[in-house]
Amino acid sequence: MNLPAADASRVKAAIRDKALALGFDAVGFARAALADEARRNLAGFLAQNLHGDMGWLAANSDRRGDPRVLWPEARSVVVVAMNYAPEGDPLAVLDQPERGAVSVYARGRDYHDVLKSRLKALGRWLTETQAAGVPGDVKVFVDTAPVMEKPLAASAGIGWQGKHTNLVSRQFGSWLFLGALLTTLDLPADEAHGDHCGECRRCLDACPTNAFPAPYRLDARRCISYLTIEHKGPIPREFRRAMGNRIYGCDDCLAVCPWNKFAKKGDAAFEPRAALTAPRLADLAGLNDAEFRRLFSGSPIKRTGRARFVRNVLIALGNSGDCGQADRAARLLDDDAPLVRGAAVWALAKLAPGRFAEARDRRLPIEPDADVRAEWLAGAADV
Ligand code: B12
Ligand code: SF4
Ligand code: SF4
Repeated sequence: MNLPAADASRVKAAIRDKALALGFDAVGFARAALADEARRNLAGFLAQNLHGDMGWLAANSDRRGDPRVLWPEARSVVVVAMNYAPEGDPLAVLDQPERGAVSVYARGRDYHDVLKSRLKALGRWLTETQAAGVPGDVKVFVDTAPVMEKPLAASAGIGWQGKHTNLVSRQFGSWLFLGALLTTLDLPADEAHGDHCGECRRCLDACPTNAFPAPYRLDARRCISYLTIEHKGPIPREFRRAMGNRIYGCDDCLAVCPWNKFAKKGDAAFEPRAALTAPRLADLAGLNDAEFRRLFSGSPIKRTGRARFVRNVLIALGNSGDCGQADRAARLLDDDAPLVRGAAVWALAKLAPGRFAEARDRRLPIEPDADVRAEWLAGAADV
């Protein structure tokens, strides 16, 4: 929908003001199109299978690679960002092996809910404003829709995709959530942001699992965030020790970025829950399904479900070196979920090799699941 230039600038300024008033920390405008480079990189990423078993990323790749395939009438994208910078060192919990490290983004309210409700309010306001004279239509997207938010945010001038592949801002460092609102309005795009990584490579060197085959490229299959959140099967052995006590997501590459020094504490909507800043592994391992759902209601963690989450907790327990936790692991050898049983076998093998051998002789012959049997046969071996 074409607007006269003066009107377009006025509408753009009004949208920006409204977005900031609704609590977004940064706002930018881009064409509803991705640069060929982003589309090519997505195709390369998928062709090399770097997405692992995130089939949904490949399934919508034509729409993901081009917002106008997603919505042909779209002309502009309003990209919004919210600051979730933590107070204090988010990696300090990594030195407490009896506790679980939950990544900063998952310590408070689910960001999808927060961004989506604010974006919807922006969309509603725009629709009402349109009814009062500005024509056009809007659609709102946060994360789950097939939209490449990072390259769009970079073209909208909010920041640049750093060598860790996330969007970095000079003002907020690496701690930004992104969302997008597509509109049929033709609004002037902001200037794309340049790259300010320079010679730095701190994020690449900080990664515990060497998940970056090259700067600006991520092999998701090696990333602890993928392994603990998206991956549905047993955690591959080669990454278990490197996971340490990270039980949901990972912040290592984000936290070491020097641009974080300019970030002020994030929005109050993301205030961490006390129970999730450094929870005791022993408590988390004991959660049943109902307790899991209660504890993580309103948190992004609930989406992985109890089995995947307790799997992660058991890997962290195995890494804790605390033999006193062997009972906790042994109790989960009879869990209904094979994913949990398998991780319990590994944790027991790590914490109490004698008990492991004894339990194996009794349980291996009656174990129905092939993956769990493989755990009994491999014991504590790392690869
Ligand atoms: C899939 C996904 C993941 C996957 C894959 C991550 C990834 N880097 O792609 C996994 C599960 C690993 C993941 C992890 C995390 N995620 Co995530 N994730 C997404 C999601 C849904 C899609 C991203 C995507 O399209 N990936 C596909 C690849 C191809 O895209 P890309 O990274 O942009 O790839 C570029 C480069 O790799 C480069 N490239 C590729 N090949 C080549 C080759 C050459 C030669 C070169 C130079 C470049 C190059 O070009 C690509 C395109 O621009 C977005 C939400 C969304 N809808 O956009 C959130 C999103 C990216 N995630 C987010 C967050 C917060 C995280 C975590 C920090 C969470 C955590 N603490 O655990 C980690 C960070 C891990 C990391 N270092 O990336 C935020 C990032 C916000 C920001 N500031 O950028 C997003 C935007 C969600 C949101 N709405 O805020 N995530
Ligand atoms: S999130 Fe962690 S595992 Fe994933 S790339 Fe960053 S440092 Fe590596
Ligand atoms: S740590 Fe360094 S290389 Fe990595 S994103 Fe930040 S500035 Fe770029």
